[in-house]
Amino acid sequence: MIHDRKKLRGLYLVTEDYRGNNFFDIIEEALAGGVDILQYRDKTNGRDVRIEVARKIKRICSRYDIPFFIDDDVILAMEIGSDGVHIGKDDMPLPEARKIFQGLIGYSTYGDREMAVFAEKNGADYVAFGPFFHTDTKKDAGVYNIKVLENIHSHVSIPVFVIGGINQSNVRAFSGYGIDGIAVVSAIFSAKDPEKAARELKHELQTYVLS
Ligand code: TZP
Ligand code: MG
Repeated sequence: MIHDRKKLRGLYLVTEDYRGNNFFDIIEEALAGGVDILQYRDKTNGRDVRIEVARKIKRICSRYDIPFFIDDDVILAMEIGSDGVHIGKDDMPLPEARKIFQGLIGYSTYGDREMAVFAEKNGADYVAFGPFFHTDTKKDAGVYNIKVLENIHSHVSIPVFVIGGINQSNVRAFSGYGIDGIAVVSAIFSAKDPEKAARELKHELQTYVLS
């Protein structure tokens, strides 16, 4: 298992709901294209399907030696022994999750810096801000002001990710804030060539945002 916060940097791929077809091929191609962290996020399938899918993704991630997170479900994360779990305001409260889960914990902070400070105090290993752009992937999400990222690392020292509507044409908007990575769904899952999409996004990220 990966318990190393230093691995929490770079291009973070969050999955679509599992829908058969080429789901695992897309993951495999994206990892080949340079994805650094992966999260299995699935809001529609039942537990039986999710546990099987999670086990399969976990094997793929360990071949690439990248951290594997489960979205929302701390108990599932414990059952399959994922490297991490990602939770937000509608999931198990962070202090409770921190008590029972030994792995890495990511926490959604929307557009709220105080939530990030709370997350760090309560044992989160990274925070994810956003969306800062419109997204069709999460229908109930707001759009926040990117200014919240100004001097963010004078408030929290854990890694800071951003998520929501990020693609190759807008990733440079995050340059200069000192963030640690970007998380995407559709920029890779809806791409004609997921490997190429991952490679190009990562190049933009490394060239203009992380440095
Ligand atoms: N949390 C905030 S926005 C979002 C999640 C899971 C969806 C991101 O998807 P996309 O397709 O990269 O906008
Ligand atoms: Mg959640």
